[in-house]
Amino acid sequence: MEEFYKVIIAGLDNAGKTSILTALDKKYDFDKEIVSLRPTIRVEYHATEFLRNKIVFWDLGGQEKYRKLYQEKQEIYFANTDLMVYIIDIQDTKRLEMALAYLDMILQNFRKNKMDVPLIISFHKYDPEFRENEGMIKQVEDLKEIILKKYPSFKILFQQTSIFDIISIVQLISYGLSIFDDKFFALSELLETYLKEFNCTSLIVFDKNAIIISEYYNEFIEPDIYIELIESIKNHLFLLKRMLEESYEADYNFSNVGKNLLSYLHRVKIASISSQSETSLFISVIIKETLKDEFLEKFTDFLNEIKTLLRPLLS
Ligand SMILES: Nc1nc2c(ncn2[C@@H]2O[C@H](COP(=O)(O)OP(=O)(O)OP(=O)(O)O)[C@@H](O)[C@H]2O)c(=O)[nH]1
Ligand SMILES: [Mg+2]
Repeated sequence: MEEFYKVIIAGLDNAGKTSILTALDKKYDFDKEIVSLRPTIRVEYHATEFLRNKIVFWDLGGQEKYRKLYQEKQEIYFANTDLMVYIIDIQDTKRLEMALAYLDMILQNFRKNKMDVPLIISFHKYDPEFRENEGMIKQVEDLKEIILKKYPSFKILFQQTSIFDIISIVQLISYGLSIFDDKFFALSELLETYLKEFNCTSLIVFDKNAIIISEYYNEFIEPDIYIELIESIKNHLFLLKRMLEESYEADYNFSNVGKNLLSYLHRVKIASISSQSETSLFISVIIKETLKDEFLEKFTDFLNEIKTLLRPLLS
């Protein structure tokens, strides 16, 4: 079942494409600033793996000369695209029109070649300080409306990202990659069921590269718990890397976070049906401390269901 996928990351120069891919790589080192990047020369390739599938990201340098080149040699750059992630720098208000024009050039190409490429459009540099900014919120809504109206036949998912919010970057790539298999829908339903069963705040399944395979959150998270939640998910990203190291003995870790919350990370090893190999996945749970015992009683059932569901994907 091993396959190769081509994911194009496009957008104007300085939009933040290379930063996004770099942030994804360095997600464990939150304290480190993204090193100052140089503009991408033509295309940089960046390979990763997602549930046994090889993914190659084509980071298309966005300077004008390269945009022209892609337009002239469309068959080289856009052929066989499985997914396109289009990055719009939401702070670069003067060039929004230009960003839409470049998007149009690429979508016309997909159309002309009858390519049914799913799109993720991210409004990037949506830094934490803009979250409540009315003008910014309106601008994003307007852009979504324009794009949806103009391209009714494309499957488009919108995201808001910032390199100062690492979870938003992890989510951007995760949503993109989950379109490659319908099993993700069943998994999402399973998480919803168990989120209620455990009565927990969040339930997330990560792969070994910390790409989210599926996630579910309680709808009634209070704002101050939300901050604790995001912090503990960040800790889980760090911890799962350590759990992959040979020196780390245990397959699970409990830690207390503020507001009487417990943060739990559990490593699951799933053996494949056909070969000898096994794949590690990680389950992250944030739950009230008082519910711990009850949760642990039900957790084994959950693990078994996850294994049954995902084993075919990993074989
Ligand atoms: N404020 C803010 N700045 C960002 C963010 N992401 C990237 N940047 C900055 O934007 C600048 C350009 O980032 P790059 O990742 O090099 O842009 P690019 O899209 O790869 O540009 P080209 O390679 O020329 O196409 C850098 O100075 C980054 O630090 C973000 O989320 N917020
Ligand atoms: Mg770049």
